[in-house]
Amino acid sequence: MDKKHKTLGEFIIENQSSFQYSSGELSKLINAIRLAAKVVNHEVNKAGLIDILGAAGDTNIQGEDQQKLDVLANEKFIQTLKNREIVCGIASEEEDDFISINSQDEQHQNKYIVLIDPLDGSSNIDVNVSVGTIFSIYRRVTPVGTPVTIEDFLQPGDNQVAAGYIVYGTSTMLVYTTGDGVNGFTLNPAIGTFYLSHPNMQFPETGKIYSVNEGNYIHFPQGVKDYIKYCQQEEGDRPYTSRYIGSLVSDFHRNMIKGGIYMYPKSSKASEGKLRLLYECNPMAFLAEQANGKASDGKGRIMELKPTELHQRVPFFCGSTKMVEKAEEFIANALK
Ligand code: AHM
Ligand code: MG
Repeated sequence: MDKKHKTLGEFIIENQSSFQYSSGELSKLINAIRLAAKVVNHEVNKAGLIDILGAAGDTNIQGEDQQKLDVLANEKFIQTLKNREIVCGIASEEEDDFISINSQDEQHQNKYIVLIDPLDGSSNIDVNVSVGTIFSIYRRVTPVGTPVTIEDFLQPGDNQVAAGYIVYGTSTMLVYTTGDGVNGFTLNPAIGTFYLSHPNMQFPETGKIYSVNEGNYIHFPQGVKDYIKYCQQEEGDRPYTSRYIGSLVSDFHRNMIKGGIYMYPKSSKASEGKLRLLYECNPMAFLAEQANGKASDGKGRIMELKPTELHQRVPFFCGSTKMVEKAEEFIANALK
């Protein structure tokens, strides 16, 4: 078959055999995420019709309550994964606690857990700017067949089996890794099929884009301020271009294609920054490293951090290797 026209479904089946001892469970799980992504994509695309279809809190024509899109996305992903009996536990940025999925059926004693940010970039939802879904998959560490515990979720990012995102942008794309590079699939909305459009995605080693909320500049640590000034200096290939969408998925996606760095540092207002280690930073870090990039908390690798709580926040610097290393260098120098 012509590689250009390979569908995500075909790609998943072809790659299943490359996992040693694969039972097909992971393939089924990625298929379930693919399905939920299409459902959420449909809802996201309707968001502009909110005045016609009814705003959150209203009752629609069928007498159903309208929901906020992020709540809806959360429900769709959880429902899909639950219905297909494909995971033993789910943790979501939208839920206070993790969800344990117990199956009586021995055939459905699954070994994978999923962590998900169902709709990231929430401030962009109502203004027709790209948002995304981020997911992260681990093998449970407690015995199969018993209820999952917090231990299963508090694993370092290095233990991830797969991770990815869906970007609901000018087109909808699903980008994921199972530890063997990063591949991107674009949805053809007319027929509801994802096609392999971006095989083997790679961050350029360096780039000319920096993405950070500069409104917080005054509150940033000195090292980060110094790095931002470095990005703005006239020298060599600098000044760099500033691009900040405020949707991590979209900023990451652009930087991976064009070369750049995304930063959400800690600040005097938020001592650990804003982004969540488990739902946002670890999956993006896995993707970045698989695409030849880097992800750091300013001092070291994100994926080596041992999580202590589900909703833990962490400073985040991610993108082209040389740019992340430069930011780390400025941060280290400011602490001397
Ligand atoms: P969210 O999970 O509430 O949507 O927050 C995460 C988002 C990221 O996608 C984005 O990069 C960042 O928050 C923007 O935050 P800020 O508005 O503080 O710059
Ligand atoms: Mg989020």
